Amino acid sequence: MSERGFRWSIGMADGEMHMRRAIELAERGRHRVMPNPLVGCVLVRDGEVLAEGWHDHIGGLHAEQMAIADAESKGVSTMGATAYVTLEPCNHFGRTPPCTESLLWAGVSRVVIGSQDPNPTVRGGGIEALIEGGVEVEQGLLEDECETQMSPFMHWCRLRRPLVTLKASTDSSGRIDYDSSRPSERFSSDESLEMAQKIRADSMAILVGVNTVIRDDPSLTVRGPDIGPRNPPIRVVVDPNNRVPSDCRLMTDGEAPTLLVQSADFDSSGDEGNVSRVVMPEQDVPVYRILDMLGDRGIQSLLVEGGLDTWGRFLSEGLVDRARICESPKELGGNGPVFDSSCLSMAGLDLISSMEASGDKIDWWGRKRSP
Ligand code: AOF
Ligand code: ZN
Repeated sequence: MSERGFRWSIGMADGEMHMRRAIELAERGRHRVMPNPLVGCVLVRDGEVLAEGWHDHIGGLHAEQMAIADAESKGVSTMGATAYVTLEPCNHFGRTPPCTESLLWAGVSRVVIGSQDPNPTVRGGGIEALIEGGVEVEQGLLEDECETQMSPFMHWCRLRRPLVTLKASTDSSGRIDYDSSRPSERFSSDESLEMAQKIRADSMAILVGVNTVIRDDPSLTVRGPDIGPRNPPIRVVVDPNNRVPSDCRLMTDGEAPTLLVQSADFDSSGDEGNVSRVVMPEQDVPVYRILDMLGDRGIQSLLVEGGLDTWGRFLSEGLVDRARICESPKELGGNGPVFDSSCLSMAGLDLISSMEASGDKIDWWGRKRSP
């Protein structure tokens, strides 16, 4: 290999390393920045890392600005530095001033971007502004990894619908706890229940069918991980015929907003302040209509928690993007229905990974890339 080629490959490896670090830093904002994406930034000069930043919470500094502030606080000059940033820097005044201006002001001479920002107020404008300012720009380093990390944001910007995650728990024979003649049981391990709470914390809305509410009276709140200063996920109930019990937790606890999806105008005079209703024209509400309605409300990520009928509707309309199936080694017995994972393949999903959580087997299914 020529000396030149050798240097080039070293340079690539370094670049990747810095972008990987930026992705790692971005994780620090998880559960806290919604509806903004997770973004990380590393400032480097002559191979030396000068400063680091990430978007930490909604309303907080953007990643680039935090990195520049980090350098300032250490008294380190950023002149001639390269910024590795997982998302195209913004070029608009939002909750913060434009990152493009901060980077120019800081004298950064090169910006390496993971993914372009599909937000219509940015989309390419950040890159253009940097180039106009004399900055060298490269784009697409570890793009897949960066996009995967901010997939709900990417999905919503492109389709104006939430990214849909289906969550189901089964016993060792694939049986789900859905025997209406007896109360539901906790059969997953504490570890997998804890992980399930993290998935809730990562969602802007959680959806169930009305039968699940009638049977389990769930609270659908996030217990455990700190979800930061952002709002709790809204609780969506598909309830075409207004069968939701007026004294259930979702209607009375005030812990988070509850949205009932119904098919006619029912009397809502007894509703608590946290309850709202949306009326759909169809009796059999198509899933795409629910997703469009949630997308219009800015919901980027939806967790579908059940039950069987609701999962079936989402899968048969091909509108599930990811699924998390937790299989317990316990045997529920009885003759409840079985969740057959072949329905996931039929809905266009592939098994992405499997892991173990205190005896439970957790399978993640997904699309290789969101549409
Ligand atoms: C960046 N760096 O760290 C993030 C960006 O309301 P604001 O001001 O917080 O802006 C939110 C938008 O800015 C968000 O929708 C996305 O397009 C972009 N996010 N941009 O340069 C960051 N988090
Ligand atoms: Zn910004």
